[in-house]
Amino acid sequence: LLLRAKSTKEEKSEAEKSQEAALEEKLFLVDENDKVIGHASKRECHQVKKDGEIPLHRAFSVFLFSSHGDLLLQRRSEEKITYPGLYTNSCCSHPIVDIEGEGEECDALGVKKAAQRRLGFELGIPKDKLPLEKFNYITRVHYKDEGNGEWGEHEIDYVLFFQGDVPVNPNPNEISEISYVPRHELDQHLPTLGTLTPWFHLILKHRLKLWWDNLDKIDKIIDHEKILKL
Ligand code: DMA
Ligand code: MN
Repeated sequence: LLLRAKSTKEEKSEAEKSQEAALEEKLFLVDENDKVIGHASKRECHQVKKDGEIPLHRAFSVFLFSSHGDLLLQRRSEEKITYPGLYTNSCCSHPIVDIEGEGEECDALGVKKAAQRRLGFELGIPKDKLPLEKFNYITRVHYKDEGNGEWGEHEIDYVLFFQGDVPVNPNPNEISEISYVPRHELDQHLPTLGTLTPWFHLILKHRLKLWWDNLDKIDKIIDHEKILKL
């Protein structure tokens, strides 16, 4: 489903403005054990320093499955500052320091709240269709990617699964295409897409199939102890 083939100049500057405004939001800085050690702006958290360092921060990646077990993939809009135009999992973002409750660590409640908020913003899914107790916190992944050398990622990424049929209405400032992929079509479908984001590529390469095959036995794949370094 293609949402916007080509944006007009006016729309683009509005989309760019919204992406730039978000760079001032404060994110959680963490150590390698996911202990919060401070706060920093989204800009600081994604700018690659001269020595290649990027501040490690807290993030989440949602994998949204239909009741039949098909996975929703999205293509990032051309206006995204990091990784524009790349194909990726259903929704990713960060818990924000100044949003009430998003720092809550018990049951990963803070990241679940942030995921509910971003699934609303990016995919237009109503909040009442996304009850927090239906999010499954699978595990945490630590990865770093220097992106285009200017903007990159270095995150402890909470992987959240959500299964259910939800209405979607994607926000073209965030997403340019979406598709639902059945498990058995994944291998044929992926090469027909363009480049994947580094985090989706890593999760796909190391874990996604195993996790997807255990959608009905989710307890088998949950690991809240170890942080998987990819
Ligand atoms: C950031 O995603 C989080 C991960 C796991 C890469 P994003 O760039 O889509 O965040 P946002 O939508 O907030 O810009
Ligand atoms: Mn990030």
